[in-house]
Amino acid sequence: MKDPKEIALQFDIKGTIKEIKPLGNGLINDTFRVKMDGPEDYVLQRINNAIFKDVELLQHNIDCATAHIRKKGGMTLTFIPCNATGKTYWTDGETYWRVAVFIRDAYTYETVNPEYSYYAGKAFGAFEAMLADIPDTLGETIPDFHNMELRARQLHEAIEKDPVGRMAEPEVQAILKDLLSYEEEMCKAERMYREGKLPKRICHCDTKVNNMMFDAKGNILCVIDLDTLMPSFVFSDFGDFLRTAANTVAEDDPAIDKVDFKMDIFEAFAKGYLEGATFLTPVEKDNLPYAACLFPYMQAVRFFTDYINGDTYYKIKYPEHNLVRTRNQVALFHAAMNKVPAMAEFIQKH
Ligand code: GN1
Ligand code: MG
Repeated sequence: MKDPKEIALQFDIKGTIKEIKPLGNGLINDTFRVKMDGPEDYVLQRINNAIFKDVELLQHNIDCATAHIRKKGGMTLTFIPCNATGKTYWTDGETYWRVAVFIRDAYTYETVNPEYSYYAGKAFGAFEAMLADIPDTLGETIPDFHNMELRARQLHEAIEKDPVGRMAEPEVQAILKDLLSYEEEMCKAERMYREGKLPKRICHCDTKVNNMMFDAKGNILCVIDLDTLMPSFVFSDFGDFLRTAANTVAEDDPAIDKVDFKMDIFEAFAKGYLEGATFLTPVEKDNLPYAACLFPYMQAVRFFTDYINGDTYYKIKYPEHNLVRTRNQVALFHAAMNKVPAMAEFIQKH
């Protein structure tokens, strides 16, 4: 690992560095807080370029989106240019880094109450609405990132290769059988897209509850973690927030009997989202309950695929971590499926 201090100095930061220490708990990038003696602190991040292969495109998306949001008076992240190139990232040809201004007096949460979910719904809806008329062309930073057909294909490839012999585990077989029985149903979005019934829009695509910053009073300050900002279905942002916020427990909690899909969080978030996302078509709206099921399902497939592949994608803390995450997301998927009629009724009323 390179010296983070030396890397931070490649950027146009103000003041002298006092201290650099790890920040947050993302599963993909490495993040540090850079404390300065100057007016502002910074966030230094190593972009995982094994996963984000086109960092130039990724930062292009982010530069365009943050500029567009700022022009509209919205609050967003500020990235610092690199001294040598003026670009918002620095690379030594091997690793990729960027620096953003640290947002002070901001809080992130791993869990939220209905009130905060309502604010989050409004903020993510408004975020999409602000980007709906962006003049620039944005690319897919991870091609087909939330394409369920692709995720299903990747699972099938993993099963066939079985590189670390995990297909021999009876539980793996049972989970597989369960997941496969919903595969076709869950690939509905891609079919609707092919039939021209569903548009792609600029979405955040990682609306985990901890990717939103609140002030001390619960007002939304800013949407963060913009790496996956790209054209997608609105289901991405609606579904992924609920996947994390409506679960009664964390996504990797082994106590799967405690997993449930919280309807009060759904209702509050959906209400806010529908108020913020003023551009939705009837097809998008009618399929929001499907989105709430699709994302636990897709995440289960992704964790499960990574488990079968021998844990090459997500950071893990212990050998069965991806299996534990899979069990949890499968349980959440079933809990959400049971609540589809109630969700649909709520959406119709609003
Ligand atoms: C990853 O980096 P992080 O933790 O915000 C992943 C998301 C998953 C999430 C599961 C680029 O997000 O898609 O939903 O983990 N990001 C990428 O916790 O794969
Ligand atoms: Mg994150």
